Order: sequence, then C-alpha cells, then structure tokens
Amino acid sequence: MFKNVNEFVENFKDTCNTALGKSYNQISEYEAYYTLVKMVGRIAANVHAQNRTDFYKSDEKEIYYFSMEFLIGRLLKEYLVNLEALDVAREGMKSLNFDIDKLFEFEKDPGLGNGGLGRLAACFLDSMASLGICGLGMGLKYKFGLFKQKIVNGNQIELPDDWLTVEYPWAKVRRARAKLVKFGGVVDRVYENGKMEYIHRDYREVLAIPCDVPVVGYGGKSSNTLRLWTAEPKEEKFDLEAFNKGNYAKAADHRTAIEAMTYILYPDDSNNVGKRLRLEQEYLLVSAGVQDIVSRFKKGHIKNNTREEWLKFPKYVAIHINDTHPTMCIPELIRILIDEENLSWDDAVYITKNTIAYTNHTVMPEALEKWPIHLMRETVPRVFMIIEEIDRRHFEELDKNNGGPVNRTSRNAVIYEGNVQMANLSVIMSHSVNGVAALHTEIIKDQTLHDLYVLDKEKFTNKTNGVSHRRFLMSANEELTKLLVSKIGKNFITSPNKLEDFLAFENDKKVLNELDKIKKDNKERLAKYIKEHNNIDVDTNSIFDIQVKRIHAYKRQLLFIFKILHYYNEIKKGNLKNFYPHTYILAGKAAGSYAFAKKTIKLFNNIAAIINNDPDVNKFIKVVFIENFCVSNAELIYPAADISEQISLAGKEASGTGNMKFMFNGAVTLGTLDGANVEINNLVGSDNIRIFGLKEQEVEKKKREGYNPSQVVNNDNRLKEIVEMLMDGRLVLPNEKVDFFDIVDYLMKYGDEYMVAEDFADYIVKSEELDNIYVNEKEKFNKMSLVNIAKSGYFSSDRTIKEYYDEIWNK
Ligand code: 26Q
Repeated sequence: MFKNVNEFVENFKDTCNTALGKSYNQISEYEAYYTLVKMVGRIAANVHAQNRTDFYKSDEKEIYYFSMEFLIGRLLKEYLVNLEALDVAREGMKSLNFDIDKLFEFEKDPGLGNGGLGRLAACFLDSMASLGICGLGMGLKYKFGLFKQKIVNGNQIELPDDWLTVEYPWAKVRRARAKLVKFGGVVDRVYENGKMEYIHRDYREVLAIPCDVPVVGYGGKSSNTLRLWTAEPKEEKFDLEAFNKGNYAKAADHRTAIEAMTYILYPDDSNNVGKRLRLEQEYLLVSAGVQDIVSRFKKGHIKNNTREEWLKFPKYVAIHINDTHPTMCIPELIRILIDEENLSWDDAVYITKNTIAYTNHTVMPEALEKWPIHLMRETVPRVFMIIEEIDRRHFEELDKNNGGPVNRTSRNAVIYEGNVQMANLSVIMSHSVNGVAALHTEIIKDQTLHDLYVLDKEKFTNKTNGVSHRRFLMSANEELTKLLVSKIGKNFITSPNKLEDFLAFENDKKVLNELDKIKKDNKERLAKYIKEHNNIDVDTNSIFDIQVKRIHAYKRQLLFIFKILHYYNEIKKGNLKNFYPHTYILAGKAAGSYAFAKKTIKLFNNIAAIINNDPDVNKFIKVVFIENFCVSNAELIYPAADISEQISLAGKEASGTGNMKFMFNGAVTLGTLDGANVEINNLVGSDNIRIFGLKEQEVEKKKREGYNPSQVVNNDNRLKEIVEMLMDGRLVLPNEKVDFFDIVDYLMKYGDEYMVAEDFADYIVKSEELDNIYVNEKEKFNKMSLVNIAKSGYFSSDRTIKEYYDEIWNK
C-alpha cells in the first residue's frame, strides 16, 4: 500500500497522466474521482490476483453463498478502509485540493437488493474475506436495481434505477467462463443399455455471462469474488424476414426476450408470486452457479472419475442458499450429478444433502415461496421431475417410519395443492436449516416449519444475524472510530468483541462528552443532507428519533406516526409548553403494489407538511421523510440517531439488522421483544434500552382470546382523537384528493392485525422514559449510548460468519 501521503500523491499524479492523459492540476472533481477509482481498482485487482482466497488451493473448502440479492453499497471507500488507506488517501486528496468525501458521492450505489436479506449477503461477503474464509458470492447483475423512490406531493413514485448508464468500474466480465442454461422443452425417459436416461430436447438455450467484483478483506491480505451473472442469447437469431419488412422491434425480439431475464430485480412483494420471469431468473442463477461449481470441483478434485472422488464433493464444497430464492440449487445439483456425471440417485442425494444449507428469513407462512407446478414443469421440466421424485421418496419414508400412510399436508409436503413449496424442499434436502435470531429460530421450529423440524431436530440451529462493523461503524462513523482507536486500540477491528474494552470509560466524563460531540457532528452532517434534499431546517440539539426500513404493516411505521400525532395534539392543546425539540425521521421504500404501505408514506408526509408549517408546533417538532433509503444514505442516517425505533409486533420481524447498525453508532433502542432486539436487550440490560409492548406469547394469547381494537381505541382518548383526525380530513392538505379511511378501516374494521392500538400506550410510556433521560440526564443518556457501542461487537457479521463456518460449513 502507500507508505505515506507523498507516495499516494505521486501515484495519483501518475494515474492522472495514464488514465486521463491530463496533468493532475487540470482535472475536474469527477476526473479526480475517476482517477481514484482507477488507482484503487488496480490495487484491489492486485490484491485479488495475489491473495485470492478462492483460488484453488489444495484442500481448502469453498463456500458458495447463493443469493438473488447483494446490496453491496458503494465500494471505493470500503476498499480504502479495508486496505487501511483511507486516512492517507484523504490527506493526499486534500493536499491536491479535493475533498475526498465529495468524490465518493460520484460512485453509483448498486441497488441489487430489496433490504435486509440483500444487505446481509453483502455483509457476509465482507466478513468472509476479512476472516480469510474462501467464500464466493453468486448473484445476478440486474440492469435495473430496486426502483428509485421519489416523493411527489407526499406520494411515493417509483423510477427505474438505471445504474449501469456509466460503466461499473469494479466489475470484470469473464466471458470465457460463460455457462449455457436450458429452459423449457421436453424430457424423454429412455431406457437403453440397461440404464435409464433422461434426454432433454427442444429447449431454449441462454448464455449466462459472469461478471466478477473483487471483495477485498480487511488488511488487504485476502480477497474473494462476488460473481454476478447476466443473460445473453447464445446465438444471434436475427429475424431477417421481419427486418426486411421494416419490423425492427420484431427482428430484435429474440435478444430482447432473453436479456429481459436479468433486466430487473423483483421487489419484495407477495403479489409477485408465480411470475414466470422471476422463476427464470432464479433458475439462471442456480444453473449457471452450480455448473460453475461442478466444473471447478472436477478440475481440482476429479482425477479418475471414481465414485469415491465424487462422494468427497461435500468435503470441498458448501452451498448456502439465502432464503428459498435459490432453492433450485438442490434439484439442479442432483440433475447434473445424475444426468451429466452418471451418479446414482442415492449418491447424488447424499452429495446434495451434505452440500446444501438453508437460511430462513421469515416467520410468516404466507410469505413462504411456492411455485405452481405447471409453471415449473414448463420452465424447468427436468428439475421439476426431480422435485416430484424427492416428494415421492419423502412420503415413502414418512409412511415407512409411521408404519402406515401419512396424510399429505401443507406443512409436511414438497408438492401441495398444485404448488411446489420451496421451504419444505429446502428443509428436507439440506443438512442445515437456520433462523436469523433466537426468537425467530424458536418460532420456525415450533410453528412455521414444525412438522419437518420434528423429523430431524439436529438440523435446525440459530445463527443470529450480524452486520459489517467495518462499513457501518468504521466507514460510516470515522469520528467515533477514531475515538475508539484512541481509547481501546485497534483490536476491535478484527476482534469486534474487544469493543467491550470501551466499557472502562462509562464513567469518564471526558469520553462521554466526546461521544456527545461526535453525535452532534453526525447530526449536523445529516441535517445538511436534509436541508439539501428536503429543504427543511432541523435543530441538531433536538432528539433525533429515527425509523428506517422497508415499509410494511408488521414493522408498524403507523405506531411511529401515532406517536408524532399524539405530541402534535398535545402541543396544539397547550399541554406541552416545554416540549423538548424532537426531529422524527422516517425512511423506507414501499413495494409498488403495496397500497397500505404507500398510504403510510403519504400519511407521514402529510403530517410532516402540517407540522413543519405550523408555527405553534414547529419549534418543538420537525418531521422528515428521507427519500430513497439506500446503503449510501443509510451510512449518514445511523450515526446521527439518538433513538432507534425497532417497533414491529413481537414475533413478526425475523431479526432486523438496522437495529444493529444503529447500536454500533450508539443509538439507544426503543423496541419490542422481537427479532434480534431480544439479543440486544440481553446484552445491554434493561437500563440501556427501552422495551415495550406485548411479548410474542402474549400476542398469541390475545389473538386466541379475541383482540378488540375498537375497544382499545375507544378507551384511550389519545387514540380516539388520532382516529378522528384520520377520518375528518384534518390530515388532508388543501386542494388534494386523498383520504385515510383505509387506515382507519385497517384498525377498526379489519382487526388491527399488528396490534398498533394495543401497544400504543406502553410505547408512549417507554418513549417518554428515554426522552426524559435525554433531556434531564444527558450524561446518563451518553452513558447508555456508550454501553450500546461497547456491547455491539456481538453483532458484527464476523461473529455470525464464524458460527456459520464452524457449525454449518466446515463441520
Ligand atoms: C420473493 C418472491 C418474488 C419476488 C421477491 C421476493 C422476495 C425478495 C426479497 C421476498 C423477500 C425478500 C426479502 C426479505 C428480507 O429482507 N427479509 C429480512 O431479512 C433480514 C435478514 O435476515 C431480517 O433481518 C429481516 O427481519 C427480514 O425481514
């Protein structure tokens, strides 16, 4: 790396000459960014070439992480952090009169994921590389990432995320490693030479082209690969006749249809179930990825093509599937082993089971992925045959163990009521199933996947999620990182548990003041962003109370809104003459077809408009919706939070990872006992968090006994008034046609599924406890913040990945 600033500057000047043909003192900001990218890109490529962890090295096991989403965020700064070159680069650029932070902004933030699940995959890649584990990501390179969110008149508008208009600088296309993927057609069952063969014919062939992004680990000692595939036609089937008739669109049909396969990332939206294009995307990833793995394995480990050699496959390869979206890895691996490598069914199944591990990310049975069998049969006929055979043998075994026929139910079957149930297929055909937080794992064992759990209990484990502290602490919060390094040294970078050493300073007034000052600076940075994007002035002495995540009824953004409305009402009535200033911030995308979620955004924005323009209230409260929540603005938001809202109904959020990102930055959690909030609560203790609301068991009990939200509303004047406001048009802006009756109906008519009314009272109590500490005992609040930081190390994805490695992949 660069020994010093001088060396950096010399290298930069040199790169200017070669990359731009210009002298360093003639370049624009964009050109400076471009030069920096070239420079760091070359270093990353060198590290990658020299220290590839995934390069075939004798006996090392390769871990393949399959995910339809990798929300990797911008990489330039990440590379600099991991190469330990950020400070040198910053100073070097400063000496050349450039502000490096401005340059970082030029990089596009690839939106190749919806939210938690996609970001988790990206954090896992960082941790695998940093720990020197040979782990590769397998994903798709969508031309359009998740839509860009714009707010127009308070409503969400979805715009295409056209992130590839400028060339993506970190990726390298590797045409030589392209794979052919077959869709459709028919499969003949042919008995020949004493052997059954399955001959696939009349299929459509699609070329999957890999594009590699280097994943440089911390310390620059190891690097892995994120391999993203795109679909291309195998051969140009030019429709000359159409062309000659002037029908150019038709002439290009073939190419267009195939390229559509990696055109767009599907939003997380249950209305999308059963879409053929999504199924094709999943199979493209799975088939190209598994073919790639098998061919690599053969190169490294098959010398004489013996059965013994093949049976060692699981010793050298682990395949992890991120939720069920890549579950077709299972039949695809079986297919290749049987049809192409001539293994027996039993051997193929043995290999597959011992290779594949599955993570579940949801508790809600209705959100489990399923595919209509007719669609599968048409799209992936051979894969479907294998799934049928898996199902048949599964019941054969169930019957045998039961000593008689077992009923087929949605909870025990792969194929049920005309659908392939991907979660059940994953559980039956893998050697490991895990949930993503303690409570979530208990719920999938006891409820969601219970009938399969009892068949093989050992298979089920918990792996509580984690996040990259290098991105969400070190890169997002450099000031806090400097304070930490000065107090406890650098050990926490590679051993995040060492953050606990920071506890020694919990009574050190100077350190607490420094923490306070850092928070204030981070609030200034966010306030500037808000001024630029929303044109709202926020008071950085106010309490920054923040909820950022996808908009979903179960995450209860509505509860957050009700709190704000409640204080608005109290201030209007003159009941809160000394209300301490608050800035309430919300951000998150709603799936395009999710009406309730979109209405929630509209409601929040109307309240923001009303409050921010009301002189009686706006000295006390500002309400801000930050548009287009994504990895790069998340990095500004988490470090600026005083209070982290984690308020889903208990039992609904599998884990949450935003809660951890806030915690690394010293925000105090206001939350329910749900997902990983449970672990946060256990670690920091009840003094350093505020937990409210029903517990999971209580939710179940209340539902069983009958929950009556209208009664709860009518017994609470605050809620009554809020419902009235939603009804009587007070929250509608002049000259607009909108109403919030659907939200009232959700509460009063359709049973308030996520118990917003029920948890409201306790939410306000616990929220006020935190506010009071902030206002009256600031030092105590700072200490709570310090304890949260000191205890956050557990939530580094380094810890999570070590657990996956020791207990799943390399067991
Ligand atoms: C499915 C079918 C068709 C189209 C899209 C989808 C789809 C895409 C994305 C379904 C679900 C997702 C994403 C789910 C997700 O992000 N789940 C979150 O995962 C986090 C990481 O484990 C958890 O922390 C969150 O609790 C969980 O909600």
